[in-house]
Amino acid sequence: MDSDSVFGNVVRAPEDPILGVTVAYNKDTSPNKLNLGVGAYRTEEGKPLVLNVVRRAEQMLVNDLSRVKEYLPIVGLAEFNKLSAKLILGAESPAIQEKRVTTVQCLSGTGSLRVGGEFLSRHYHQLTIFIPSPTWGNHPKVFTLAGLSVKTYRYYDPATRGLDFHGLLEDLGAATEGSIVLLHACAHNPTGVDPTPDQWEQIRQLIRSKALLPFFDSAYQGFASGSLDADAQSVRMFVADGGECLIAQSYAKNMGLYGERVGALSIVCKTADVASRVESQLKLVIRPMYSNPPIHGASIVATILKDRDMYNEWTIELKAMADRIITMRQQLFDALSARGTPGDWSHIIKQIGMFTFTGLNSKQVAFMTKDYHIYMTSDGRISMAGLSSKTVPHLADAIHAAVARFG
Ligand code: KET
Repeated sequence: MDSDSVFGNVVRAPEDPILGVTVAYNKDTSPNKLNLGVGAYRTEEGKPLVLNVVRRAEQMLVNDLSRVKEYLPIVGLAEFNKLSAKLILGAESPAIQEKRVTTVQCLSGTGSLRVGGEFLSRHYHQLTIFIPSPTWGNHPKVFTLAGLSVKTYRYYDPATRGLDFHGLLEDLGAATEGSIVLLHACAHNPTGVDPTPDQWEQIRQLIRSKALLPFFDSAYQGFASGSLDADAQSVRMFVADGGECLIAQSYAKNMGLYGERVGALSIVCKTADVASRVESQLKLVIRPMYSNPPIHGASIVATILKDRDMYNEWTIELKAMADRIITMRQQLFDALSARGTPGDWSHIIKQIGMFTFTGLNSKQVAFMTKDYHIYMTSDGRISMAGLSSKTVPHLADAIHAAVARFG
């Protein structure tokens, strides 16, 4: 009997809107099933990919018998932190040289966002964070649980399937001074729409003029353009002006280290002294949460980033992933054109990064899942990285039928 349990009154929670898609997919027995839900890269054969350079790094680590399993410091692997800051801010970054940046290893992008949120809720004077509408579904939950109050700013205009730049400027312009602003460094999830460099510059000016605090989520560095440097430009623009900001980095996508949970939180401060005090407080956030981070994933990243050869090999493999996604965009667009599917589908080739924000509504998505065994989030986002030349026709058929049925 339920009532015998002290947990008898616990109500069943819904599945996660993104990770729950995989749960549903796993239960489907159809041989044609296709998971375009979670943003996870697949090969042309539909298989998960471990990068060659990652395998190489792991071999080196295994063969190095001087390596032990001692605890890392609370802030993680020092070498990894240094190299991560360099990767996002640039090798020549004055902020790094002036020791104004503190970087702590965290549990991938999510953990970095959470630690940053917890730090802000304890030590920053403004507890409101503005996140784009729409945004990655976990953002509001992470920041609310960290103790921040979440508001949204306009970002995407469904009518143009582009950036609502006017709305963005209006909403950030109306934000209380000092508010925190969450920005996707590149490859905005779920829309695939990024500001142009010129628009970034205007956003920067507005943010600085109102003393808003930028918090960058960088989960896709290298996945937007194929270039690690180009994809870091938005962040570097904000650091070049000497102002302060936070950056959450993830190696889940760009190094394919999803389950290793490796990421970093950097806080760029005005002076080295502030940065070191900030770091001392980050340790107080981390220690009671998970004590210190895991060693393996960070060691893989450090091994690759510090070796010129391996770094180069990584950039080539990363570019190949980005290029394959771009090819999938073209193939899906061509397939819909060939079918004469009603509507303008050019956004499929215009959008950037891992996802296409198709514009399909939840009814159409449900139909595609039921009749075609294609799994995606109910907001119509599809992971282009989960698609292959073999599965494009199936997806195009499904979209075509969904538009015909519920157009
Ligand atoms: N930020 C963004 C924008 C993001 O899309 C993700 C993951 C993360 C952070 C966190 O990733 P982590 O694995 O903690 O480094 N997004 C994909 C996976 C997920 O939802 O967990 C997704 O949107 O499918």
